[in-house]
Amino acid sequence: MLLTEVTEEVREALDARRPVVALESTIIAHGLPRPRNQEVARELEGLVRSAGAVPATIAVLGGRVRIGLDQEGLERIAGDGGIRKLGRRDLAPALAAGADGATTVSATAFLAARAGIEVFATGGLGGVHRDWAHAQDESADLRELARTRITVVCAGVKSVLDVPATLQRLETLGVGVLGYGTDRFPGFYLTSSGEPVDWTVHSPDEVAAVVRARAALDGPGALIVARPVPESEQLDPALHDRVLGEALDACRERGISGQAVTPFLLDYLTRRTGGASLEANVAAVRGNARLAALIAAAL
Ligand code: PSU
Ligand code: MN
Repeated sequence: MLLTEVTEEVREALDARRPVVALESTIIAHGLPRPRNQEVARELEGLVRSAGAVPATIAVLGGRVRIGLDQEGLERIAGDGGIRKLGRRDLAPALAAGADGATTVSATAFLAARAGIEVFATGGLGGVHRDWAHAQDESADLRELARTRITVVCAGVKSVLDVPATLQRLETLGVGVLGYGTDRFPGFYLTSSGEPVDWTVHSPDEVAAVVRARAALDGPGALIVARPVPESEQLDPALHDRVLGEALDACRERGISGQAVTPFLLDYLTRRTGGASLEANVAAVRGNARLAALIAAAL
């Protein structure tokens, strides 16, 4: 597509069938506080490289899809507080307007798959929110993953969500879920959400075998590799539960809705846990980026 720019490094790696890992930009622009976000963005790219793959951070800059960002691109995503959050449905208007925007899981998965990238790493997926019965707030991530063929490495879904309902929706949508080294679905900031997962794998090669079997079946949809943050790096569960309760109350009281909900809750947790939730989030994404690179190499 005319409106897509793939960096030379990513293009060459894809052409030569060398491992490439897509990284999203909303986590950088809206999920992590400035200026730490820029440091983390660079660090994630470095982790992917040292695990033997080429990182492709995805965003929209100046109305063009960018697959792989240079230093200036990363700074634009990380530095501008006003940058827009783009789900897949927002891509066309953003391109037409010549806008800058950070891509969520739904937009990143869509763009990565179009570019021929098979593996994608993030922190926690979006999902069904806790007051779903009232607000009908369900992240567009889920439906996009139901139709996009990509392997997503994450620490489960964000714990601010209704995790059992989100797992149920993933089942309904036919999205595969593998627990990486665990039979419990991870809890994003927490090692475990307490919910079971049906399938457990223990190595990048085992994930690659599932990916190949899925390709042979030629069915639609993503494969989620849910890797728990190690217990030594998780947020204290009691602190998590207490502050999350306050965050959900604050969100309701202030009438926050739509795209603003997730960034509000993550930011609230970061501030009220004295940065501990941020460290758990960063630890999760680091591990996911590394694992994604190993899976891409195994493929
Ligand atoms: N993972 C993180 N932090 C984040 C996100 C993921 O560790 O901020 C972002 C992803 O871009 C995901 C989005 O798609 O949060 C979900 O937003 P919403 O609930 O509005 O769909
Ligand atoms: Mn939402």
